[in-house]
Amino acid sequence: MRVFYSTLQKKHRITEELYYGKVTAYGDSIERVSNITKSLKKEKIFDFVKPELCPYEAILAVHDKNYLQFLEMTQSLKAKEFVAPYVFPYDARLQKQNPIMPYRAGHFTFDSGAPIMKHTWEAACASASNSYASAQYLERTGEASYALCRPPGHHATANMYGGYCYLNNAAIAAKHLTQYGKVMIIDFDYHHGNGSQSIFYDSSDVFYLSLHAHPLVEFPFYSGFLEEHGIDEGFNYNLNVPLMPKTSSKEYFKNFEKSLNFALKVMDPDYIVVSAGFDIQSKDPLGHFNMLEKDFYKLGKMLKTLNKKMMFVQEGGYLLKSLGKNVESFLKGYMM
Ligand code: OKP
Ligand code: ZN
Repeated sequence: MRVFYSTLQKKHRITEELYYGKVTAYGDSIERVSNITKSLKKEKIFDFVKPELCPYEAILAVHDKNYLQFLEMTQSLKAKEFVAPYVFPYDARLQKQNPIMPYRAGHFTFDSGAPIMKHTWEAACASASNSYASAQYLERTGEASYALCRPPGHHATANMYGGYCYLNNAAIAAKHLTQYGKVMIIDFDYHHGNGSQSIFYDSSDVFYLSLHAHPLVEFPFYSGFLEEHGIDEGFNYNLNVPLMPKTSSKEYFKNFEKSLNFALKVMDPDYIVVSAGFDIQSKDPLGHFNMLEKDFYKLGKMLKTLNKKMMFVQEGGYLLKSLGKNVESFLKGYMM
């Protein structure tokens, strides 16, 4: 299987985040990618390819222009400077001063946990280029591939970053594929993909299905409830399955199969983009589900039985000890 990956992604180097008023270690460390590449490179069945930089228009098809201008502007930060706002525009009647300013990052983020540094834009573009390349490859060959995206993407909305996400990698792939057919995103990250949901909320071109920890108790807190079904054209094309922390793998699979069957009755997709978040693994520092290596194999196999054109986009997964192994197991489950 092809793996799209570029070393440029490691240029986004953040060590600290603000979490409940305290400075804590940044979750999206560069070791995450090293861990995954190490596991996959041991196996001859994975073929690493550095993708071409994706066209600006492919990103613009999902994200707002002034948001992208803001991110690009942050390339002029100094080596040790960070953008991390502490003031937010709370009212639509506030003065409309130019938002493309580091001090006004509050326009463009919904949390305090995703700082920006000089190379964030470059790394985010490299990350998005993986999922774009996977989509292009899927459309051209029908073959599945794995986009080793990092920074992740599913929390990024059309005009806001947050949850370690800046560009919505899965949405960029999905949007590209809508030119060729109907698309379904299946998001199994522990956290709800509020960005992916919001980008396609009023559209029936992309069905968004997500299983995740209940937003009553887990990030992103404001989005991911069962009642969110989509609006306008997109009504019925959004399905959230919030599950309580400590949900067993057995229960998880039951919910997966049930919701997937429901989704497939609403839409018979030509393409499936899987937002693969491995923070559903047992003992993940950010997650509280219980998936083991063998469960990821089973999950891969289950997706294979759908017999659809499919691609995989890396999202979360923070327990370094298991991350690479679980990604490997999942992809092997799909392949074998
Ligand atoms: C990104 B993805 C813990 C902070 C948790 C953000 C969670 C982002 C998850 N120190 N806040 O969905 O895996
Ligand atoms: Zn997550």
